[in-house]
Amino acid sequence: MIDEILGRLGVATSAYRDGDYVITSPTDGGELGRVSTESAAAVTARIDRAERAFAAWRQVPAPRRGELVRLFGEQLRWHKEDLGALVTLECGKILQEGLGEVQEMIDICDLAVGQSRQLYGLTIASERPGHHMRESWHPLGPIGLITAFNFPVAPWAWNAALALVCGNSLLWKPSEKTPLCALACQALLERAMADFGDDAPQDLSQVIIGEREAGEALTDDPRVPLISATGSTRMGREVAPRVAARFGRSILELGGNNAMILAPSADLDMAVRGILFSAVGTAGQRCTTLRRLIVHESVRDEVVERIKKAYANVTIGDPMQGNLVGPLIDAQAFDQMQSVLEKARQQGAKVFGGERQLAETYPNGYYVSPAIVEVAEQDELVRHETFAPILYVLGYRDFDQALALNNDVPQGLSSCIFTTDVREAEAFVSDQGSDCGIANVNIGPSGAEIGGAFGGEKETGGGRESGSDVWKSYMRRQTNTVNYSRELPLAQGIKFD
Ligand code: UN1
Repeated sequence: MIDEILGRLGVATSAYRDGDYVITSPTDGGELGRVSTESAAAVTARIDRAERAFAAWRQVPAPRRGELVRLFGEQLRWHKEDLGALVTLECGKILQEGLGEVQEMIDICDLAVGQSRQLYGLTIASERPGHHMRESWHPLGPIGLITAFNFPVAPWAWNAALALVCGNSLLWKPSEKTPLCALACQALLERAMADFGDDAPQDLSQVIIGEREAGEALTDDPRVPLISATGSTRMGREVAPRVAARFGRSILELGGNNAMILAPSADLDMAVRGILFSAVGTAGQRCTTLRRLIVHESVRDEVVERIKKAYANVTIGDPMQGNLVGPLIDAQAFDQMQSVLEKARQQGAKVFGGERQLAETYPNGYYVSPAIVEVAEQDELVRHETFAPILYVLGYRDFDQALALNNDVPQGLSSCIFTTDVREAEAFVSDQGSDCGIANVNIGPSGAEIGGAFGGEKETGGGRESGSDVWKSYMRRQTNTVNYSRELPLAQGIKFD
């Protein structure tokens, strides 16, 4: 099946058969392909080519650059089924979510096409007669993109679509676990470039498949002015200082430890549905996954019972076959989950679920039932992000206590409240409310649309991707003061003669 899919997506067989780095399917541990990994020297040579491509691409007018992204969006529409299936095969999320990820790519392409005609700056009043000031936005350079296994295509597209219309070239280092998705996106973009015509320079977009050495060659090169990286906080701690050491810019989208405050006035039917999708979807492997339920003591027992019932009906299995939960990415993810659950038990928490499933059918696929862990307090275990379907449940008595719990973790990506009390809802999204980059009301913490800026505070890294005015991150701002008079007055009234 993988050969037909990759064939239709335009990936050459040699690109995924002839290498020595084995890509396995999380579904059953079977081999999906073998790719070649690159050395640091190969990455440096790619950066040379990306610089040349940038020099040509920045001269193409922005609305015309938008046309390339429009054509890429067309390719994605035509190949949504195949690319969605490839996402499912390679990272194990269920097909509905694989398709959703491709839809997220299409959506950002649409946004970027419109943006390509709106890359405008300001005109600013000058204090000097016969002068005007303005702000211009110029292309930045080759952009380095590092992405994670759990969203192998959409976060690349959020960055790539905007970076392209802003006049930049691209260097993409995907997760070592999901390079086939990257090869497929690259092949579709190359088709769009062929349809676009001669003014799309060669090497406008390149994929770097490699391990640590390749990543370091990308992050350390001063010719790459911006590194946008999605992944764990641990990865961010390594990447951010390297980029900062050469005064490069970074956009970091790192770990989340997302909470829901469930107030006594909430519509519980809606809340339970919200919990189910956000805690269990993508087998708990979204950066926006619901990890902490902060529930009012008056409804706590009822809610926990209802979640347990909902969990009991969740179908777990082959992500291509209409189940709700697919496998974890690999054995290591499974081991981490088990060791966290074991620690929780030792600390006296009540653990429900979390066992391995389907081990006989898939000895090399790591399926688990989602876990609910009732804890007495928000200790170190709860404050840590475990990339697996573990939902911690904490009780609260008053709203301020719930809000304090929401904020008292090192991460600051997403958060939400379920309430019908307008005061609580508004307080939650106010300056004294949630400290996260995303704060929702009566919606779970995951599944954001592309129109808003996506990202978070504290150990989440502070970066923003996707909609709103994020396009500015892929451009350099220039302030221009132009004197059209015959005098040369100085600012601040300084006399210098
Ligand atoms: C991620 O898990 O890295 O809001 C991204 C969401 C998705 C993006 C998740 N739109 O859950």
